[in-house]
Amino acid sequence: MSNTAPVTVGGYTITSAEFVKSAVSLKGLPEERLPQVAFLGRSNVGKSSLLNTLMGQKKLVKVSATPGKTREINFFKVNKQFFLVDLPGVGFAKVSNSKRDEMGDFIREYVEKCKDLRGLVYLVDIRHGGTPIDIETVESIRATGCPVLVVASKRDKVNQSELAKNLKLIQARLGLETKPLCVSSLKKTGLEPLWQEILDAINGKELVGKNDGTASK
Ligand SMILES: Nc1nc2c(ncn2[C@@H]2O[C@H](COP(=O)(O)OP(=O)(O)OP(=O)(O)O)[C@@H](O)[C@H]2O)c(=O)[nH]1
Ligand SMILES: [Mg+2]
Repeated sequence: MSNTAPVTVGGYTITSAEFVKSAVSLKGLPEERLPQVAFLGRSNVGKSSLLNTLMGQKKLVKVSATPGKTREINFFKVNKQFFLVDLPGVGFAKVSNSKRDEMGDFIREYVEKCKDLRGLVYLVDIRHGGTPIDIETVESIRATGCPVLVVASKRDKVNQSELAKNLKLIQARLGLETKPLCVSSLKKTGLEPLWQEILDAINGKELVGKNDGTASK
């Protein structure tokens, strides 16, 4: 599956976007060595929708209103140059504890061991302003040394004053140096600065993580 006509999203032109494979263990990672940027966040936060929107796709990545839709690590190759990676949702309460831990371990293993991973985009629902699960997960990613860029999702769900309040909350709770970017996959807003960050990370500039506040702690 890939798009046929070039499409420009957030100033970046996508000429091809293909689903490459799903992995349920590290053995399943793509053999092709290309840089990767992965998307993480709580279940239902909008990771898969954002990937579709960024790649100018409608159905390439499976989306569902039921939390826990994405259970495996899915790899999408963009412009034959890099992978965008859709990770399972964290803190998905409706699976058994052992299953949830397993998913947690798999994500941690991937983050620690995948040499091609240049950074993680961690999505936080703008309405929730950063939950304890978000704080815990971002801290454990930082502990692995992987650069993480926190981005607020579902911008269209809040008004201007909620937006301002919750961006500040996310910044404070997740210890960011600057307010997070905020995107809406539905309205296709906020995509340009996000593509910039992703491309910088892909190009080895290690700019994903520039709003990471670990240095100021
Ligand atoms: N209003 C609005 N809804 C959104 C947006 N992004 C995603 N959604 C909706 O949120 C729900 C979950 O979206 P997904 O993209 O499947 O979320 P996910 O983070 O991949 O979820 P899991 O795979 O379960 O971890 C779906 O009903 C989407 O249509 C957005 O920007 N605005
Ligand atoms: Mg998903």
